[in-house]
Amino acid sequence: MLDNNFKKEEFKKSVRENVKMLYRKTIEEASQEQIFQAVSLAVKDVIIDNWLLTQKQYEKDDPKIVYYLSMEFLMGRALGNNLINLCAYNEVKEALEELGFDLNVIEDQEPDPALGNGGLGRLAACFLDSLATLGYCAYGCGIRYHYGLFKQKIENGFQVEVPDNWLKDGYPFELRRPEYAKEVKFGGYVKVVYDPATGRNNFVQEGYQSVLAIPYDMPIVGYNNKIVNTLRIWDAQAISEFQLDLFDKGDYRKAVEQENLAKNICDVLYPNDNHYAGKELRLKQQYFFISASIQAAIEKFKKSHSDLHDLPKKVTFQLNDTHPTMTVAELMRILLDEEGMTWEEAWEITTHTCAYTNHTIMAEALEKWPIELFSKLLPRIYQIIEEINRRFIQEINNKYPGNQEKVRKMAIIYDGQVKMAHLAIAGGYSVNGVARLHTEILKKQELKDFYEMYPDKFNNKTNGITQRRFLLHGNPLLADWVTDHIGDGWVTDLSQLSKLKVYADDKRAQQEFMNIKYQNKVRLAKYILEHNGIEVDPRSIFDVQVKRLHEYKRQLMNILHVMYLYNQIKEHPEMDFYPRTFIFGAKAAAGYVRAKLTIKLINAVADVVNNDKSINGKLKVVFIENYRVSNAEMIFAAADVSEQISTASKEASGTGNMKFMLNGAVTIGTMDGANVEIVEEVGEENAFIFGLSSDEVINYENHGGYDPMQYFNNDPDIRNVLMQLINGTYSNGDFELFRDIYDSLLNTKSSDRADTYFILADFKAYAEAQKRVEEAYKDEAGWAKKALLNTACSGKFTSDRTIQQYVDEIWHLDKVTIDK
Ligand code: CRA
Repeated sequence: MLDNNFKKEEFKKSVRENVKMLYRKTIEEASQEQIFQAVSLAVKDVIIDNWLLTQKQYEKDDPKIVYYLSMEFLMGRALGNNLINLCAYNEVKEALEELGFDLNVIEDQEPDPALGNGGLGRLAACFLDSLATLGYCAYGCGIRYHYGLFKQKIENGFQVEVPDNWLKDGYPFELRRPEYAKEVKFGGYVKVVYDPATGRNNFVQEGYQSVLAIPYDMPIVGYNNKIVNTLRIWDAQAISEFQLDLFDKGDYRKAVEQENLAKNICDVLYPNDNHYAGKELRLKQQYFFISASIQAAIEKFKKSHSDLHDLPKKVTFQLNDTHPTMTVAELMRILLDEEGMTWEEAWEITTHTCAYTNHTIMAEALEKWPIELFSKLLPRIYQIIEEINRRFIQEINNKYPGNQEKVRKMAIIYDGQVKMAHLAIAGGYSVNGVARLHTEILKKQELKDFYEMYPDKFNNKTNGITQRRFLLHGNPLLADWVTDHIGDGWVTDLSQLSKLKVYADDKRAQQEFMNIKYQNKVRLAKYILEHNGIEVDPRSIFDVQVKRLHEYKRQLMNILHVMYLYNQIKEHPEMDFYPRTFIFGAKAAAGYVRAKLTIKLINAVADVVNNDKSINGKLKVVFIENYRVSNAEMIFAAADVSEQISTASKEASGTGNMKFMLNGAVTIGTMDGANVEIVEEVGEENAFIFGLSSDEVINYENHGGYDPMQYFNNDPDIRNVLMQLINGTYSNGDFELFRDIYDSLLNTKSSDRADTYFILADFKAYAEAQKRVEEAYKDEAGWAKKALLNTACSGKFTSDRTIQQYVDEIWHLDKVTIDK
């Protein structure tokens, strides 16, 4: 019996009480949503006891703290996950059954807190889970967006964005903490005041507008260890509500302005993945949550420590990409202006407290703020960055005397722009990439000059995922099977999955493994029938690509290949063809026109293929609407084939690839991101690798690209498929609908380079790899072995391993256990 605070009868009583108190209803009268709220409150009650215990322990032990600063936390639903980590899932399931409810249905009432776009935000969520489970003192710091990532509806094949009002019924797992509110200042000007007492100039921001940052805390429950950490997300509130005296002084205009400023800061998450939009409101969001978080962290530090020079021994600020890079300047501001330190002292502390993770080499994702915008909104912060830049350029000049080229490439402020990545590298003690290949590309290409200057700052931390959510919760059948075979140690030590390798050739194990996969496919088929009205055969190969829609991820190559297969089947009806279901799920950023058109193309192909009786259901195409964390868990569990087909060098790591692998899907992919390490773990014979290497791609790019026309001219299969984009085959005779996609592949005029992502160059290699997939799948035992080995070899990709590496090599945190 696992150690938890759940007593079934007490729990049932508490649910009844909660329904009564919240809704003045009996259990029988309550709706499922109301039961969800009541159950969540009962669970929260247990969590809060542990939350208090954890806080006490931290006060006693005074461990080093990591603040994981991130614009995004893609948490997904909390109820099921909390029950899993409290080891109370089965008890609560039974308790609810006795009350006449199905826990799965109750879980489905919870809105997915979608405060993130994709991989970067979900990584942050997995990291928080691992930090709590491993017993490290960590705070997530972010923004309480009132609207998370939009919900996706598909209408007539097109994506339509619907606002995600996740707070509308109240979110039971958050706790408002107004007593810890912080003031954040925008605009105005900086006044220099000479202080004769110290002989120093003091810098005072005046004429500014203020916003009050109110923290909301969410519990992060560690697995079976009583530790509960905190995700603190900040909401904005007008300060005038607190300081009514402003009105008395007649400063009505300022009060109204502050009111307006506060109103929209936390309205909505920007829906771009891997893309920088340069909006003023986004800059406001960044400074808002950073200023509040850093102020709170310093205040907390000072409560139990007397000397701020010790900050680096007790605190690390980890910057999740450049979005929180304001941290460097804000910390400097506090140390200089509020603590009265010298520049040298403040810089010494800052550069030993901040650390930066780079998540992409995509040029369009690099944050570069125009200095007019920046200096107007954040005058003091801008001033500090100017001084950081002045000294940094001096350092470059000392190291490379007379080398203007170096200054041009590395300066923090250049060409009228503030370059956030340069600030993050200069202002921190660690720079890490998120997969081995990605880190190598940073060192050799993107950040070459910085690597040359600070080789010791650079390190790799290959991403990981939490098995608690993506196997234990998402795939209970497989989780039980694994536990039956090797015990349950894998839940907190995923490397133990390697013990499954001895079953790779065991007929019975293979059959059980594939039978579980089949049942998960049946579960997904049911979901697809309910949501898409499409009937799919769970015996067909489930070939899945779910991730954000982006050209570099090449969903287009996948659907072009489906078009190619369809042509083959039509031309050779007698051909031996193993039935296949191609499943897509992807949100496109609201303003990303070509990505949205690709969604339309996928749905258009689905319409034609799924309704063609002549192919006897050999091919099905499904676009799953509103792909998100909750349906992802079910989709990974049901996949046979994992599509990881990005243009080599472009996907920094990928994390979906790891979730598929853990669930026994076999990868078809390029040697990109973490795929490289996946193949290293599972063996090339248990994956289907194809296409250009990252070196080849980079080499083409450095020499002006390549010529896709040659493929069009020389390969009739490719030509056929491309012509179908503009001859109405998938658009009821409309030649223009998909012309932009056609042009993007062939016409240099429509984009700076035709086929920027090498789709035609890799197409045939991809088709050939897909052929190998089909052949391999026909061999039942052979496939079962591959699938089983993927699970067995996925141990490396737990976020527990990633976090332990961050702890050992960057953060140096102390492990905490709750005294019994
Ligand atoms: N879009 C990368 O593209 C990576 C995640 C998490 C991304 C993924 O390959 O797995 O980060 N980059 O490290 C990003 O957001 C701003 O850059 C992503 O999610």
